[in-house]
Amino acid sequence: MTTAYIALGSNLGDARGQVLAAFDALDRLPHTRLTGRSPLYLTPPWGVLEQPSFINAVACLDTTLAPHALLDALLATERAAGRVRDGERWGPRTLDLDILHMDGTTVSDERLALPHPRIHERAFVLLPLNDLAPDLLLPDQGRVSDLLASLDVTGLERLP
Ligand code: PH2
Ligand code: MG
Ligand code: MG
Repeated sequence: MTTAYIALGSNLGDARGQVLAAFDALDRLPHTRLTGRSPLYLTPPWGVLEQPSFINAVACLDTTLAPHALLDALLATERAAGRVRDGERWGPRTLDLDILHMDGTTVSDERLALPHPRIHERAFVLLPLNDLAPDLLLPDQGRVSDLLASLDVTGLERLP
């Protein structure tokens, strides 16, 4: 059994509804159980600035799926939520599900990089991840709470 942290994001359509539905979809994945859900955050767009604000959250899973099988299941969940990939990097999306970290697993190939290499620069990931796992140590990046402390979180709003 592996503990996996998944970043959820949406900024098209009913973004909040998409993220809430995605938590349930994650709990229904084969060989997988949802064990934690962070609060939802309203976050300003990062990377490509000319797009709507995002709803972001993080989920914690127990899973026996291997990393690439989990990736395939997440991509299928994105498609089921109406995601169309038009090739625009960092553009708007109905649902984005990114694997952040799986217990001690390192992967680096053309489909997947684990741990996710850009967690340390993204407050929209670190803020909800810190709610679930402040002491998680990300190899080559650092401890979640320390990484968050070094970022500017103005403009990110925790939703009730
Ligand atoms: N995802 C991106 C690009 N920019 N900005 C915010 N605030 N939240 C996201 O989830 C996000 C983003 C690409 O995955
Ligand atoms: Mg993403
Ligand atoms: Mg993605």
